[in-house]
Amino acid sequence: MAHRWKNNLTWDDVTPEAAFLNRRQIIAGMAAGGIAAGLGQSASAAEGLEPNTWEEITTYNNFYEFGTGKGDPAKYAGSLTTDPWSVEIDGLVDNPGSYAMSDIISAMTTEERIYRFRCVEAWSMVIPWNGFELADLLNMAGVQSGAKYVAYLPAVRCDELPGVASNVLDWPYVEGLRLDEAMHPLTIMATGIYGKPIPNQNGAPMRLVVPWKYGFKSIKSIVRITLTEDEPPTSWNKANGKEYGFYSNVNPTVDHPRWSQASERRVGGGLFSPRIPTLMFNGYEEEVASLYEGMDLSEFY
Ligand SMILES: Nc1nc2c(c(=O)[nH]1)N[C@H]1C(S)=C(S)[C@@H](COP(=O)(O)O)O[C@H]1N2
Ligand SMILES: [Mo]
Repeated sequence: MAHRWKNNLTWDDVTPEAAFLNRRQIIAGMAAGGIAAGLGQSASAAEGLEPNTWEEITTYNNFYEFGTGKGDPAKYAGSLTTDPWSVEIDGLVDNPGSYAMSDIISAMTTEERIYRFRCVEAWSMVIPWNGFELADLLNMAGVQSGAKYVAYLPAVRCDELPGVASNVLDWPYVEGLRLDEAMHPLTIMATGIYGKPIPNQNGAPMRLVVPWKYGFKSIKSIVRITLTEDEPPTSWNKANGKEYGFYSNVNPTVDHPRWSQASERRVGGGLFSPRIPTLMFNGYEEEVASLYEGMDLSEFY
């Protein structure tokens, strides 16, 4: 049996070196088992993971800073200036400051990861991302021992983001992860799709991808990352706490108050395509279930 990556690390184990080993193991695991990503065609086909087309991935989007329609981001996101770009990393880190996108890119190891993507609205896609592990960026900033959470913010430039004129959300959009979730090797910062630079509507120049959580945790066009001791507030939770919790793990057994989360419709399958069952943690149960051991997931939804 080929070696497969197992999540048997705790936060204490996640030193930069361990993160590097993890990455090597997970790539081997993906190639061998085709679990999370098919680096080989046969592996992804075995999982039924046929990637969506470029057209589907870049024209059916949620990016409320550009409007709430699925076609709005493709129509309006061209106005966002993404070069030059920098990210402010602050809070409980050894090296706070502004990190230029170009310096980040040259310091990071970029890989392709084909991930399932599942929106809380019950549509899904399979997307071949290019990106680097968020852990590598956080390690570059030097996470201090008191840090327990990571909060991240997208760009809010009112002249470039017409959607922020609406009060559908409290701007800026803010999201967060527990530190062990943020350091998990599946959590990546995506900078490309299908090997091409990531289009603005998908979150240029870099956006988070947390494949076992609903899409709204995967925040786009990030300008700031803050390491905190306390759980940060999150936009969807503030907007509607009964419907959107901090954890937001894909969980077919916990319904959204207004609809079931047990099945999903793959975008591109056609209007009459059958709904497919949603997998626990979006199919990444083996890798991430241990992060939530002992937690009642109907309470921490
Ligand atoms: N900045 C920002 N990031 C965001 C959003 C948003 O409105 N603004 N929407 C989220 C939601 S609800 C989803 S489903 C995904 C959609 O990502 P995609 O368009 O690349 O599929 O982006 C997430 N990231
Ligand atoms: Mo979403």
